[in-house]
Amino acid sequence: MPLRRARLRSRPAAAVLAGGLLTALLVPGAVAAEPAATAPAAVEAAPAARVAPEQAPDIPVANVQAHLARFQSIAAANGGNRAHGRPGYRASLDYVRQQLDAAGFTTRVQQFSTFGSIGYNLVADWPGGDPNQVLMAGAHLDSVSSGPGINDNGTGSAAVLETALAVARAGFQPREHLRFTWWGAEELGLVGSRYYVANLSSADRAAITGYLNFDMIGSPNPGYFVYDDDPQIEKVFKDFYAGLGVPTEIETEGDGRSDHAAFKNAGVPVGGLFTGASRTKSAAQAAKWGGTAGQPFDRCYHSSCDTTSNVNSTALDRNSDALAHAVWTLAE
Ligand code: DTR
Ligand code: CA
Ligand code: ZN
Ligand code: ZN
Repeated sequence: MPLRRARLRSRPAAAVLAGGLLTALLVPGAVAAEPAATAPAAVEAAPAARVAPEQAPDIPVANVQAHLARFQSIAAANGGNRAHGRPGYRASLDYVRQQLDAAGFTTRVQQFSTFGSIGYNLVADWPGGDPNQVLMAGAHLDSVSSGPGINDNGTGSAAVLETALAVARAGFQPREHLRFTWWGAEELGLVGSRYYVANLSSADRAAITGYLNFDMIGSPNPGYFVYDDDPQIEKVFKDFYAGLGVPTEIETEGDGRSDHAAFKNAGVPVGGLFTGASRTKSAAQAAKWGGTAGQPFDRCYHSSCDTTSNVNSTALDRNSDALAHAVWTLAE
């Protein structure tokens, strides 16, 4: 379901053969030359109907939690945090990149400088898809300096990573090109994502059909908030949660407060999910979502107690599955 009106494509058809996903590009008209006279006339291969898995796979929350445990260990081995300019950030990026390289992604690290230190964005492209229609999903990978930043934003980083790995496991080959990103220095003012957008060529910027942002998606006293920036993206997430029978609310705490802001300001359709930060859960919200009224959604927001114990596994699981659903749905 492309986010914008589908352009007329003259792309070669891709075929999915039974017994798995074996993608062979059949280029109409490109038939091996046959010797004249004796051989039957060459028959142009009819483009096979392109098939992609209809449903996103379930994202195993245990896998997402394993990434969180690695982020926790990395922070413990590097001064207790994963902040911009500190060794724990680069170690976190190296971990994510290693997973993606092993799974067949094309990865690159984009450097920038801010607050006197070098910062890094990680950009991972899944080979295939229309380079002129790029669906992006991202999360900031940095923590604040006061702690390991597991909910904020290990949860978003881990869920985006595990969804990317699920794409590789499935051999998913959607119409659109898939790009997954992890941003540096979000906590210092959305620096990495702003740098990325500012340095896009106009063609590369125009190719982005949507950017999905995941920043705090496992809060311990969770709410289920959906960004309301782009109606089509919003509907994909709301329909997913309706299917679970989980009510959602529009995210109102963060307009401009996370990495989707730079994309939105550049005219890219954006969306995302959020489980809440320092605001207090109301009685009405507790009645529909469970948890504790009168307490913050995340009492460890930007604190040293934002550890692997500061994550609600149900919220993390649901949001990871919602992320995958949105990627599978919007990329087609
Ligand atoms: N800026 C995020 C936390 C945050 C606060 N409100 C929202 C709304 C939507 C996404 C994220 C947030 C941070 O501290 O990283
Ligand atoms: Ca799941
Ligand atoms: Zn955050
Ligand atoms: Zn934060």
